Amino acid sequence: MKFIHAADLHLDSPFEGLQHLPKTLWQRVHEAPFKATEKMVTDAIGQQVDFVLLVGDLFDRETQSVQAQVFLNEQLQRLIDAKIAVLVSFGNHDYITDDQQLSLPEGVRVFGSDVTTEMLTTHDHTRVAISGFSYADRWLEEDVVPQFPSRGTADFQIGMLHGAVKQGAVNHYAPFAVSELAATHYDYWALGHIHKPSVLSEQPPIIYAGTLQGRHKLESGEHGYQLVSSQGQQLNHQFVPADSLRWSSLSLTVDETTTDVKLIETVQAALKAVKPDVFELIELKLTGIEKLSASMLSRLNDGTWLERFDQTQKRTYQQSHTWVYEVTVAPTDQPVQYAKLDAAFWQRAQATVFTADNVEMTAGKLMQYPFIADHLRDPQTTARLTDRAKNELLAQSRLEDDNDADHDN
Ligand SMILES: [Mn+2]
Repeated sequence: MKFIHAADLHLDSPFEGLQHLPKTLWQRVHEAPFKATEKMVTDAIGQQVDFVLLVGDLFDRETQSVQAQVFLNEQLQRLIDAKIAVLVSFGNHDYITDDQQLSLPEGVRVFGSDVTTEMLTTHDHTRVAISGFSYADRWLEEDVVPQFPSRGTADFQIGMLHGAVKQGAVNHYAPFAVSELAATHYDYWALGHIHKPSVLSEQPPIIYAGTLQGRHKLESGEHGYQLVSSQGQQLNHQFVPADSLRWSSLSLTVDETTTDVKLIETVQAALKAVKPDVFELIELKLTGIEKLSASMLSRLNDGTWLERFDQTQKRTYQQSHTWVYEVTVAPTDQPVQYAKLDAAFWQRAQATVFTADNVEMTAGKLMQYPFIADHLRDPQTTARLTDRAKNELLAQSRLEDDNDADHDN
């Protein structure tokens, strides 16, 4: 028996904030989730798997474009034509609504909002029971695991679950405990929802396939699916990349001698050395910024330098297979002298202003939208806000220093 476990295709992802990319590159980015899906299907046919499990968030939103629907139908039809069974559950992004019935090719088995079990017999006469459910809403706060049936008499029993490990008091996505899944004695738990591929347990395998295609810098590294095959009663799993572009970062140190042109040359040389096998979208991280001139620092902060660099990389990205989409200037760990700002005051302000509670209060009613709430509650969001404020303050105080110096002259 052989099968593919994939999840979080997120077809139709908007890729906001990347619209300034050259047109051909933007198209490549926008098409990446589609390409990854197509590759997974081609692999499934090539590998002659018995079935494919798609564990939620096939689409990025609960309403899909016609293009995305047609595409998914075509791909699933390729599987059906190749006599590969397809089992689909919908997640928190593409939950099933009453007024909108998505039509999938005949033969695709779709789980409803209650946990049910599908039986199938593979080409080598292995009997497999697969249990799962779909979200009926964007949030599912209850633990659904107790609804999964006890392990039956099939040769293998597999659970499909789009959810997150229970953490703290508030859990919106079918919260579960790993021990709870292990206690079901299922042979494999195919998880969806967390976009980073991760193995929560080897015995039994409890695995997040991760998103098929990383879509922003928090989804860096390789992305793909799990290819699982049986060896007796043992299930062996293997991660297979399916992504056509990857998010990564490049760290460089700058100093007082750094100029626009010099930095362009340094970055180009560093990119030449990268030689990626898959196209990389790169965040340039600069350290040592406290040594930069005020004007250089403000050109980095306001995007002027990157605009200039874009002119260079427009000519080279097709060969280098890289594109720098963002520059972040990492604030120094050393306390910086802000001429007009008391250091102790800044430290205190930083600790009291940039808290999760303040961010939440400022967002107010917007917090009812899960994608906003998830983003703002992410500790990395607060950390980025703080860094941004530090950089702006540093640039500001440098400019004021320069102005004062001009007056003194
Ligand atoms: Mn997802």
